[in-house]
Amino acid sequence: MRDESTELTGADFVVVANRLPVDLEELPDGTTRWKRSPGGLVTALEPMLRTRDGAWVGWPGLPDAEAEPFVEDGLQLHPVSLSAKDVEDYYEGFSNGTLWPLYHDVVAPPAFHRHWWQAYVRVNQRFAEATAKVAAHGATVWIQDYQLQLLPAALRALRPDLRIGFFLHIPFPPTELFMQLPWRKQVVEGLLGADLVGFHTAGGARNFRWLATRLTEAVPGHTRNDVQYGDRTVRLGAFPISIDSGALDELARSDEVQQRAKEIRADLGNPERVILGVDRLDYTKGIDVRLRAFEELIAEGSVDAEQTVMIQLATPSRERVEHYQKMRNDIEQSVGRINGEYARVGHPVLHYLHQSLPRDDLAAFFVAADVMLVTPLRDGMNLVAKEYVACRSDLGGVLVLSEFAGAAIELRDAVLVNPHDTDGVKNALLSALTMPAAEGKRRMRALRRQVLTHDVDRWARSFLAALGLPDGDDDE
Ligand code: GDG
Repeated sequence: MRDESTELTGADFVVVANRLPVDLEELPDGTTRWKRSPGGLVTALEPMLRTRDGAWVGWPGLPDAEAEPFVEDGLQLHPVSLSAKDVEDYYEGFSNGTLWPLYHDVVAPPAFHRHWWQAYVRVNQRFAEATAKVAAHGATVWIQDYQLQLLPAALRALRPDLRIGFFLHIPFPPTELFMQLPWRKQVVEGLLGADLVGFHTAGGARNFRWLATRLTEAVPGHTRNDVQYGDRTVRLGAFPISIDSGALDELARSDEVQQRAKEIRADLGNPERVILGVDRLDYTKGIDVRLRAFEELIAEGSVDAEQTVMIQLATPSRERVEHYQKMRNDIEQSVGRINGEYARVGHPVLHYLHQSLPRDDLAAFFVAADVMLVTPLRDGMNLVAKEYVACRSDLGGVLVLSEFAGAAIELRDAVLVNPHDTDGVKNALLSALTMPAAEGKRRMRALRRQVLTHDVDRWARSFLAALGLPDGDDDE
């Protein structure tokens, strides 16, 4: 995938994320090769990066790998190397053992370790040095997510000429919870290095503004959407992320996906109702919540185990982090118990796949499902909810969505639930399973209007416009 003919030069538009849009893979013979890792962010930003001779700075996903920068199809890729110890302390430790649970309403207890924090500082500094080398004079740099919150200030110290944007993909927590962080001031100061700090929701921006004016020298700005920090104005805003809705709609309409959806239902024994959950296996996603609701409804006889099947697809995730190992055990125990109690030979009532599926297959599952259960205890946005909607051009299917997902702000026509309220989740599931077709269609039509008109391209453009990046010629 290398394109040796193109020069590595100072880039006018640079994206920095923990991961590169390509993964370095180790083969059994010890050699390595690059593999594409498609994701929503890459899809959204790639056209803009390519038309602007952009660059992407990130970790290639393999510890201790020293890789040279290269150009691929007009996009410069700049690997930042992390040692095995960095991965353990900065990534699995501070990012996923401290910040992730703290920012998700402490649904698991965050661990505070000084050596994790030191690694976070060290790695953010390394990203700053790498980015400073890549960006042309006056370039625009867009930093992504919670692993790199110190980067805006670290980069500004090295390169005051840059225009810097930061977007947080997870919730910014309530101020009382954020105050637990021993390094709260440093994190807020890190983010204030940006010209624009973006969140999924207005609530996140509000929490940050309050903290910035309490913990640092920043003072309230002229509007509710900015703060004055020294001689700079730092702007804050809500930019709800989305998906490539048009492309997914098209994929889901294809004959292959429609056919595959029929096969899935046939493989399940053509039950009357199929319930689906799709998540990274993460304790914030409330997988246990929906299993409990499903189990109780069967036990009470409100749901007929002969005619209703549930599928839970759980993508493997962060398997070396302790909370994840425990949660996986708990979930797998519940799956065993539910099937042990209610399945018949050849007819499990609950299908559980701990695997990552190809995108087309995933679309077919969305098309096949009568009820989509999205019940996170806290979620920045939740793209799965939007993907389900994008796949339902038939206006079939009912979305049950947690109030605590960022997506609930836009997807008002879903059946909204409080995931902490088991009876509420049971009632919502039951009403979704028995919803009259006309009401289901009305809701799905409204959801689709929202999702198809607010796609990821619109998200990226609105952020970059707010940051002041001139609109490129990428429409031509
Ligand atoms: C973070 C925030 C925010 C899942 N299983 C498979 C698969 N997936 C894809 C889904 C979806 C993505 O992974 C998951 O996105 P989510 O938004 O649901 O959740 P996080 O991974 O936690 O993402 C979140 C997001 O960042 C963006 O800002 O919305 O709140 O936590 O696209 O479809 N894809 C394939 N096979 C699978 O088995 N191909």
